[in-house]
This record gives sequence, structure tokens and C-alpha cells, in this order.
Amino acid sequence: MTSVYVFNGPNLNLLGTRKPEVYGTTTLSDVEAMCREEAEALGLELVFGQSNHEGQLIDWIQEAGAAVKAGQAIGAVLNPGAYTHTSVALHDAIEGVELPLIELHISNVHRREPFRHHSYVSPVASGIVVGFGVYGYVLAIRGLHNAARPV
Ligand code: CA2
Repeated sequence: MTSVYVFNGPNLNLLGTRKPEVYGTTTLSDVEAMCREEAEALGLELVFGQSNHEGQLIDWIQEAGAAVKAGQAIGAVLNPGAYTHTSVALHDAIEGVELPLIELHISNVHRREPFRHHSYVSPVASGIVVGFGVYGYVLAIRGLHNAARPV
């Protein structure tokens, strides 16, 4: 079965437990269930992960890139968390393995502090979903699936 990856960066394990005014009340395990339902409806297997460690996210990106090259996956949705705004290493990993990737943010980062306005990930993303709350994960999976379909 073809896979779709959904990766989450630092502190997203806290989703639904704090800062509801910014990130809502849905937990990351609820998000995983929403993603699984959407992936299954599209005939895809979901591989879902969260890590607070930059190196772990890079290892997962490289693995996902290899799976896409092998025809076993369509790509990845990544919420890089705060690494969005700091990580040249994530940028290089995505570019290095040519991973089809949708960058996702729950909040509208452009309405927030100026330090959230720049992303190292955006220049190597196929698409970006910003500010739709956790529903953005569903939109991102659909977008990736649509982009991967041969015409
Ligand atoms: O809006 C997003 O999805 C972000 O990627 C979330 C990151 C933030 O650094 C980005 O600028 C935008 C933060 C994730 C931390 O999530 C928390 C959730 C609940 C409580 C505390 C943090």
C-alpha cells in the first residue's frame, strides 16, 4: 500500500493541552485520527510522527524521500514547529532527497510575531497550508494526493 507521511516538530505533543486561543483544543492524537481517516479514504497508509529533535525529523525526511523514490509513498506533510524559522538543516534535508512536501501551520504565522514570518522550509515545499487550524492537516493530505496523481 502507498504511504503518506505526516511529521510534527517540537512542542506539538502539547497540542490541545495549552494555548487553546492559538492552537485550539484538539490533541495531537485526535489529529492523527483525522489524518488516518483521510488517508484511508484516499487509499493511503498513514505514517504519523512527532519529535522534539531536529535530527530525528531529518532522519524521517530522508526515509520518506527514499520511500517516494522507491514508489512506496507520495510525500510528506510537515509541521516543523519553531524549526520552521531556524532550521537550514531541515531545508537541506528536504531539498537533498527531493521530497514532495506540504508545509503546514495550524496558526496563521503571518498574523503573529515578525520572527514567525520567515520560513526556511517554504522555498523547498511543494505547497503551504497556513491558518486553517488542525483541519489544515486534512487539506494538506488532499493536496499532496491530488499533486501525486498522474494526469
Ligand atoms: O502554527 C503552527 O502550527 C506552528 O508551526 C506551531 C509552532 C510555532 O513555533 C510556529 O511558529 C507555528 C509551535 C508549536 C507548539 O505548539 C504548542 C501547542 C500547545 C501548547 C504549546 C505549544
